Amino acid sequence: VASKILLKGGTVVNAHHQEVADVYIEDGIIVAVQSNILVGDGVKIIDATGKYVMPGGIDPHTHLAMEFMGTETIDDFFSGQAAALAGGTTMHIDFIIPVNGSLSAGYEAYVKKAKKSCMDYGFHMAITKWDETVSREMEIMVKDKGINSFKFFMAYKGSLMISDELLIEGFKKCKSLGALAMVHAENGDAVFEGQKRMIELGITGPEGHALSRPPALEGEATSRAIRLAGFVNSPLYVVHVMSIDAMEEIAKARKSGQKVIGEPVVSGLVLDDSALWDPHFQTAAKYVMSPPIRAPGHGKALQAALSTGVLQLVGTDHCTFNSTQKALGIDDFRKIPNGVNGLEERMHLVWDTMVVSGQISVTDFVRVTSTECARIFNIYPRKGAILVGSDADIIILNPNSSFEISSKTHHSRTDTNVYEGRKGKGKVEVTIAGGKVVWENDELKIVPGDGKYVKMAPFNYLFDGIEKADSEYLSSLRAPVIRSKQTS
Ligand code: DUC
Ligand code: ZN
Ligand code: ZN
Ligand code: ZN
Repeated sequence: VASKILLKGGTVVNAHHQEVADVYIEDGIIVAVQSNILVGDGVKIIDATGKYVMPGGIDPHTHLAMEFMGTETIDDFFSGQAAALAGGTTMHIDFIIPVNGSLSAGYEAYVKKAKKSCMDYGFHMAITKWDETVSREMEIMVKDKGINSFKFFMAYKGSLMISDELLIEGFKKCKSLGALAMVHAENGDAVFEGQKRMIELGITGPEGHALSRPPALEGEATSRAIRLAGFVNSPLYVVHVMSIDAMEEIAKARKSGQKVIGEPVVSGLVLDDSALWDPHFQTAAKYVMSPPIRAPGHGKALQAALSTGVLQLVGTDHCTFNSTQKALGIDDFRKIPNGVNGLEERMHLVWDTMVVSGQISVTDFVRVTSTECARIFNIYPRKGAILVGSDADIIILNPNSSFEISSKTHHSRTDTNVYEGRKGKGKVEVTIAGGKVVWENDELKIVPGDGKYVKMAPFNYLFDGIEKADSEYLSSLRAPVIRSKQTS
């Protein structure tokens, strides 16, 4: 494997700038970006003329080897990452699920799961209950373990969901640590009621999943999370924004100056819910994820929000189950494991849907698939940029070639693909991860253990000005009234 690589003559794209240049890589690091770089022997030269040379994708939202809904996702850190690399994504951030509420046990479990990694990865951590121990452990995660983001579930009543009181506690704790609070925003109590209602009505199939948790419940929880984060002046990251309802809450908050980040996922951008009404259970069940994929119209609106900056970066929520696992819910949609694929498809689908259609520029593509994620989670410019000194995580995309998606050729272990049969323009022809060519000529060359854990430090740009805002708030409080003990 060549440790010296020269990418010749491509259009090098960063989030704010593009120009024709060569890129020279040595030992996993970008050491030069300029025109006409001359090299000696022993350098692998790749001609990128007429193609885009861009930072590898960073997926802010994945679930690999996750135990969930009575089973475990079929993609682990190796197969999920193989899929990612074949599709031009060179880093992902996965959600650690605590073990019996213990953050450190969860962390240790995920360190083991991630040992077979063939590309770089980072961790967020889910908070599924709240007490003094959890609060103390959060500190350890931030200070020693390289985790700077925590996700709270407002849904999954009875298992992962936490109350508003604890949500506020969690937001405050995150803020005090310089960590970013994230939410899965759906009203879990209302979802629970909606599910019961569907079963009572005799709607037990996958369509019941969509009907039981409509956009209003996502909008309500998104609004609530935003207002509670505002109440304690904490930045907030809303994962998988799936509906107009949720998006509009984010738009409103951002307009008022609140630090809210909205993450659409590929499935929400490009799919609609019609397949959930397919008469074949499997055809419908493969689309079951939460929040649900919405009715036609929501996706287009989310695309527009991404193009205008109301939403900032695209994830996948890659969380795959095969047909046998999906069949756990054959008699009751509540038991269908929630999740869809996307790690391998994200870059191509965002390119085709957003860039080829003219909704965003090529530089914006880099921003929403890579750079913004790196900035938010504080790993820029090591990641998310083609700059001297950055990690050599790079893709070459040929805008004149095309892609076609199928479970027959994809690298995920799932036997289905929610994007089956989709074709589009633009193809990731080369992926370089950690300075090695891992995808070329439609072939993967990956080694378990090559992937590195990327520690993420607290206090990103979202925290700028927070202390000042807090002190202004305190000084704005009207003086308390001094009352005498008299009662009349
Ligand atoms: N939604 C999913 O579809 N899968 C994993 C967890 C989640 O919130
Ligand atoms: Zn320049
Ligand atoms: Zn979620
Ligand atoms: Zn998720």
